[in-house]
This record gives sequence, structure tokens and C-alpha cells, in this order.
Amino acid sequence: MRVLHTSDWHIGRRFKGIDLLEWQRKALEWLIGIIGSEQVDVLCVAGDVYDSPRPSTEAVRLFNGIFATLGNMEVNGHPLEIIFTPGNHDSADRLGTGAALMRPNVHMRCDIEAIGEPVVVTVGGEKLAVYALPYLDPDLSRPVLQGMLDGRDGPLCAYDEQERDEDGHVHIARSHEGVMKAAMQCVVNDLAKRRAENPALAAILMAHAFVSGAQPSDSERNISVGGVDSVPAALFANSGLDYLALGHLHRPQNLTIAQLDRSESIFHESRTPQARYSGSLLAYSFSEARTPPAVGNGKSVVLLDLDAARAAETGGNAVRAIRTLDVQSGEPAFVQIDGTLDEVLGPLADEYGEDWVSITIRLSEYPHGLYQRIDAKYAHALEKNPVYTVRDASAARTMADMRTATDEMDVLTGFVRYSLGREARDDERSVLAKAVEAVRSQGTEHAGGTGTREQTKPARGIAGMQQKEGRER
Ligand SMILES: [Mn+2]
Repeated sequence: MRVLHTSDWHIGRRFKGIDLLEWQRKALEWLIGIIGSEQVDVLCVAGDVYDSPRPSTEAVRLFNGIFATLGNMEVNGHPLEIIFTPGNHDSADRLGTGAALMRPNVHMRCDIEAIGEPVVVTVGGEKLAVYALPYLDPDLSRPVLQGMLDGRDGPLCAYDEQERDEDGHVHIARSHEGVMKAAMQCVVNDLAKRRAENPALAAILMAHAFVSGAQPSDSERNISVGGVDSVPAALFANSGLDYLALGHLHRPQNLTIAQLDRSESIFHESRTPQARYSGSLLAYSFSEARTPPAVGNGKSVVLLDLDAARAAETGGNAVRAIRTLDVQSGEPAFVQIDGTLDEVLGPLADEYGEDWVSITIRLSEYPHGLYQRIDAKYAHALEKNPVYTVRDASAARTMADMRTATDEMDVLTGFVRYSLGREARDDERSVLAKAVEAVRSQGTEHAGGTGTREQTKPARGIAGMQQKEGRER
């Protein structure tokens, strides 16, 4: 049986003001082609289908079109089985809209209550159980999971003997680890029962989480709770699962889950899963730039070949082969450039002038028309970060001291000294003085031209404060 694992499509995401929808469309059309040519039996999408809980009309239109094609695909004479779960960017309710009306081969798994119940796929006599966890927000999912572990008539899905308090409750910590551990109780409990009946059952867990040991990028949304954003990899050891289809982190990467001694692990099944982050569909931050730069930014999907019958015989893992395929999105190469002005405008521009670039320019002076000169050399200079090298280290400490500064000119000349490492020249001082004067006279005009500076209209926040004080008085 062949499974394709992908995640983090983020349909509708923009990058530095650029609408990425056309590249996303290209990537998803490529995906449809691959499912056909590689004869994929099962498609797993592990969260962050949309970039937003309230996707735009255009984003919904793109997804619906792709979704309709996928839902109608036939591979090897059977319909393509499709399993989606929501990520931390999706709204589970919106993504799950219409789930009940869908075709039997389309599975939108958005309910926490259903995590202990896999989608079971049968292809040519082979059976695969896919457990699909939606993104588990510690605060939102904890009460639901608590109910599932306690159960009204005894525990519904707790694995093994759990430590329970006097009232029989399993304590779930308010953390990603706490809720993932609770969810895994349900998954492993159900899987152990099914394996007892059918040893030749392959099992995959789809999860949207940050598993420690993996490498994040700049384009995932922070999910830390109590300062912790990850779950330990050891939670998945000896769980009986064959593969973890992970979503959330945008870099495609392998993750090693070490098999543990029975005494050290929470679960005691014979198999420990292989695990991968498929990575996002496109690059969504400069931190995902490849070296050397590459169109498509090295994003990929995972192809998984399973052989559950052989695994049952040998007692090993059902994953026979794992391959990755580069996403053909045509997304321009992301490049991070760092150099002096001469380098940036010279050799680097010749090489990366057509790419999507983030440029750090090392400067000792502010050159005239800096941004225009860069834009003339680069078609897509999406980030420009001038960095001033202060030549005299002591100058860095002479940034205007607000306690001793007596007027605006003190502050401004202090800033010039700080950023350029020298005193302002006379012509610069006169420009600054004129600017200060202009602001002062504007203030007087706003106050009706007759008032003093103290009577000028205050900023909104200050105005509100004064009003409040007035009422209190
Ligand atoms: Mn994501």
C-alpha cells in the first residue's frame, strides 16, 4: 500500500505582500498528477490546510477545486482515500463543514472525541489504520480528553494501568506534552486491541505538533504554553505505530524516535514508529531558503510504502520504503544576501537579481537613494536591512541620553552620532533644525494658531487618559 504524506499547505498565505495563491495552485495540481503517476492509495494531510481560520473566498475556491478533483480520483480501481486533519491555523469547525455529507473515501477528522477511532483503509487485502489527531490546543482539548480518559462508566480509552487520584481521575498536565500523552493513551489502547485481532495491521498517526529534536523555521506560529512549545519524542516510543505523519514544522525532515526499555516508556508495544515532517507546500519565510538557492525551495512530500503482512511475520515495522519528492511549485528561489554596498550592488546582484531576496547591507554611511539603487538591481528585493557599522566603539555609548538631553536637537544629533559614528555636519544640522521647526509650527497651527505648545492636541492615548482622570475627579 502506498501513502502520500503532506501538510502545511497554508492556502491563502501571503509573503511580504505577495499573493502566493498561484504557486499554491501549481503545487497542488502537481500533487494531483503525482498521486496518479505514483499510484498513491492513501493521501494524508496533517494540518494547516488553510492559513487562516477565516480563509478568503479565493483560498476557499482553490481548495474546493483541488478537493473535488482529489475526491473523484480512482487509483488501482479504487477511490483515493483522503484524510485531512486541522492544524493550529485552521478552524476545525470550518474545515469540517460538510464532513458528514462527504463521500465515503473522504475523511475530515476534526473531532477530538474521535481520535481513538482510526480511519481503516483496505486495499488489495492489506489493512491500514490511520489515527488522525487534529491540532490539540492544551486549553481547549484538555477537558475533552479528561472526559475520554475518565469515562462515565469507567475509562473509555486509557492504556494500561494509569496513575489515578482518589476519585479515579487521570491527571492531564496543562501542556502540549500533557494533552498529547492523553491522546496517545486513546490511540495506543485502540491499536493494541486491533493488533491482537489482526497482527497484519499497519498503523499511522497523523499529528500536528512540535516534537522536540526537530528544527523549526520562522514561518510557524508560536504555540508555546507555559513557555513550552514541544512534546518529547519519547511519547511515541513503543506505541505500536509504524509511522508518524507529522505536520506543523515547515522544514521537511526526518525525526528519530528511539526505541526505549520497557521500564522507561509509557507504552509497551513491540513497534516504534518512523517519523517525518513532510514540511510545508511552499517556503513561507526567508529562514527556509536553500543553499544553493533553488526554485521551489526544496519543499517536498513523502511517499511511504507499507508491507504490513511482512511486518506481522517478522515483528518489525511495516514501513518498507520512504521517499521524498520535490514539490514542483515554481515558487521563486528565496535567497538571503549579506554584504557591503559594493558587493550587494555588484556581484551579488548579477547572481541573485531575479530571485526573491532578503538583503543585509553593511554600511558606514547612509548613501543617497539606497533603496532605489537596490531596487534598480534586484527585481524582488523583498527585505532590505541596512546595518551600520559604528567605527568608533565608544560612539555607540553616546546615543542621546534622555536624562541629559535638553531639546530635540540633542536627541537627533545623538542619533546621528550613534548610527554613523561621527558628529553631524553643519548641513545635516540645518536639515534637522528645519524639521524640528516644522513640527513645532505644525503643532501650533493645529491648536488654532494662537496657543502655546502645551495646548496642542494630545495623541489619542493621552487624551483618553485625561478623560478618565476627569471622570474620576
Ligand atoms: Mn503550519
